Amino acid sequence: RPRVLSGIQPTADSFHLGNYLGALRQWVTLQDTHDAFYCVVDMHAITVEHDPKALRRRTRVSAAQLLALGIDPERSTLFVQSHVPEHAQLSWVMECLTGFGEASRMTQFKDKSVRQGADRVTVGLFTYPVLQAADILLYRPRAVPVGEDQRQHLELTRDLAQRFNSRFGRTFVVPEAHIVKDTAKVYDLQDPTSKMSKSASSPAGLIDLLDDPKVSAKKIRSAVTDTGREIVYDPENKAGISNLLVIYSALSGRSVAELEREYEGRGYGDLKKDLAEVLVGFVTPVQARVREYLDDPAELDKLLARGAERAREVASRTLRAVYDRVGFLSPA
Ligand code: AQP
Repeated sequence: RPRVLSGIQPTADSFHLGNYLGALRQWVTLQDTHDAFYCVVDMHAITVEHDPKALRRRTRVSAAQLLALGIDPERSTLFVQSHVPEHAQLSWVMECLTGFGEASRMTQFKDKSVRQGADRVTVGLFTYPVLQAADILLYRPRAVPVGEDQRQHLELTRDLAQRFNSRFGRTFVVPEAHIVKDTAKVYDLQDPTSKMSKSASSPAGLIDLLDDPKVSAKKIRSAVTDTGREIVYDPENKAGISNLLVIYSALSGRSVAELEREYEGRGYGDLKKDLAEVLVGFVTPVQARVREYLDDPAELDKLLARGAERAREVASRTLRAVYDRVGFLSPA
């Protein structure tokens, strides 16, 4: 079975609909055909100021959400990044292969550092994509399921893998980004030209999976749309409606064309009301399962420890090969 790997940050008390449709939904389906490794990347979460207690809580909530969304810990290796020290160890080697200028061109760092102000930005945020490259390369995956916003980081990962291979001998698999076109970028409900994101300016544009379903339904009903009347997919002229159609299609399993036909001649209000119902139907059982997992944190921790053990078997083998190739003496 070809391997896949991906990670998600425990930086909020809930994943949002962009995380789910852009990435996590693919994580779940890829389990059927791939040897999957999925991790909660807590080391990435400390690249910005954080509260230790919140991080601990959010790491468990993240794992619980992944399980509730359908990640099967028997078929997939589900683990927490900091439980596998090889991530930090490989990251150092990768940092020494990364050009300073190359890292400076990462747009996510540029955007985030503008938002935070130069004095508060950490070196960890700067080297974030290099740690991400290490996260991936350790497991030699063929593909990495992510949203569109991660494309540039994936390119860096590929460049670093190729560079290492050509300098020190073939060690890494050069991974492909697995980006599903339709849902590669889910947009903010209030500003449908910007990506839905936890750091969005208004919470009204963001659907959190664990939010009160009534609140989420209301956000859908208040989503910004244009002044026209037609329900058609036209991202350039009708960004709001197109975003709602994409979300509706992904959550219902019906094609956008089918939805366009169904809503022909009907109003935006009808579409929003129905989508709100579909959303509530989706999140309600997910929330119940999350609660079950969180009710037994000892069991959850045990499951994550088992995942880390499996991940380490693979990661330590890769790291050993890397250390050997770069010329580190193995301990006698
Ligand atoms: N709006 C989105 N559409 C599609 N995919 C998205 N992803 C995030 N937002 C969207 C994908 O979710 C996965 C996990 O991303 P992450 O761990 O980087 O999560 P995040 O960065 O905390 O999420 P945000 O909201 O995007 O954070 P900020 O506001 O900090 O930038 C990734 O595969 C990502 O592509």
